[in-house]
Amino acid sequence: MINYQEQNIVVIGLGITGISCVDFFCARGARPRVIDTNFCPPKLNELPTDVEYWLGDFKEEWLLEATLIVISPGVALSHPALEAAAKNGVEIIGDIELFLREVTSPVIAITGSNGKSTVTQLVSQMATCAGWQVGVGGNIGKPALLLLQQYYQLYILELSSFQLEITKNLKVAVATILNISEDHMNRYPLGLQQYRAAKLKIYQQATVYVVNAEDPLTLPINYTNIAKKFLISFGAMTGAYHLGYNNGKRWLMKQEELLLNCDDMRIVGHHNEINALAALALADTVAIPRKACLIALRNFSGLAHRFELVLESNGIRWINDSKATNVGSTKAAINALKLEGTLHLLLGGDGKLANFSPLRSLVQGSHIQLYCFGQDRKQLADLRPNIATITQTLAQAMYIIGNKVRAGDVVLLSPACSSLDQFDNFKARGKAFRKLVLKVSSCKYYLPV
Ligand code: UMA
Ligand code: ADP
Repeated sequence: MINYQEQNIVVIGLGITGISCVDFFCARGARPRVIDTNFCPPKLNELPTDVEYWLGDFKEEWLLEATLIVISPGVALSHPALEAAAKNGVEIIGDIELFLREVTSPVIAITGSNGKSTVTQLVSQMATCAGWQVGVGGNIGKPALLLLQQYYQLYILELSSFQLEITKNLKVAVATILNISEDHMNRYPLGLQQYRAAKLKIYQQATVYVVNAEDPLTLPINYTNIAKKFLISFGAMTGAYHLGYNNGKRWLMKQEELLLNCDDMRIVGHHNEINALAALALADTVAIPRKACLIALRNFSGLAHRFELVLESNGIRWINDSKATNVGSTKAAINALKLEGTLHLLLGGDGKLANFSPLRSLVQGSHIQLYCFGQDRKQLADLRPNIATITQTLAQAMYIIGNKVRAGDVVLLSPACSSLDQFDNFKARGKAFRKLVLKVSSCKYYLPV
């Protein structure tokens, strides 16, 4: 256990990460100071009374006096106050660094633009099915430091690019980048390569790399120098773990070995078949018994707010994909749909400076109606100028849909944007959608096609 008592520590951000860092230091006899630029941070009432705090801005004199600054992932490292502290030689890290300095059991580290939580949960269920004690945390919603409160034989960490930026020690058993497509451009002014560079940090000290054979951006820079046994690949057509056909059925395969008929899984969509391959590749590297992996794959029905069927009634399907917070995830949702009637697609929120044009070709045609709401509704409506319905809120769009929808149609919330302009988070947006589905779908009788 590292001794932090002699350090002058500042924790920045008082959300779930910040409070987990404060508790971590207090449990080790150190007293950090806390800064939050918001006047009423979410975890202020959980702060121990003997911890000094400052609200409203970065208190620069504290930063310059510090020997260690621990920032939350939502705090941009590029803030001038932090750049000045870094220039002054102050160490700036995040909670994942604190965590990885302490753990002794193997760690699986998972990043990517989409599918992180799904793959993290799948591998966790595989290990649990095998009777393993497994700790799961990180960007999935449980701060990693909370996992130190008990012993686990395996840790599975979902890591965001923000967390990777502020982690130095990444000694993990296996690391994967599932895929890379544009996201968080408001935090990466230099574009996709800057975002990718943050993601690539995950491989820095990993023993085994699991890469997407069909997404070259997921390959480590020096991949030609990596011994084959340490570089494992997955992908639809290529890769050690891939999809194949047997008797007209699609299967998950490892090399020539048939592992599982895709029809035996409850999760749907091509993207989830790829997620299943990635999960199997990760599970094999830490030797989770295959039988347990296949049971987990058969039983897993997907996470809430990810392409989740909320209601199927009167021939209409209402799907909550609130976690689709970027263009890549919305593309996956549209491609996963089996459609008989019209698709009523709800797009909206804060696009984080994304380029929405890759969606354009997917949302054309008389069988698709677009409804655009929230902060970036006008840019989204430009995908079908003069045709898209523009509303201020999700609720307004839902009432309009309620009057138009017919048997055979699908109503899909897959917004391609973050929710933070109008909701606390993607879960709150998904819950609002669920409530609206119940209201809107019960207030009229639907006409058959
Ligand atoms: N804050 C400041 N100054 C700033 C920015 C933020 O003081 O410049 C303060 C806020 O006022 C707030 C606190 O920091 O009080 C919030 O910190 P945070 O935004 O890092 O959020 P946490 O509650 O600690 O949650 C974070 C992750 N949030 C982000 O990366 C934005 C959670 O991922 C993660 O689950 C959690 O740590 C546990 O690891 C959420 C997320 O949206 C789900 N992640 C992004 C994504 O998945 O796309 C990356
Ligand atoms: P993340 O943790 O990376 O945000 P999730 O598993 O929570 O990933 O899924 C987020 C969104 O991305 C959901 O809309 C989901 O349907 C979609 N998604 C999941 N896996 C993939 C994938 N491999 N490629 C593209 N989209 C995906």
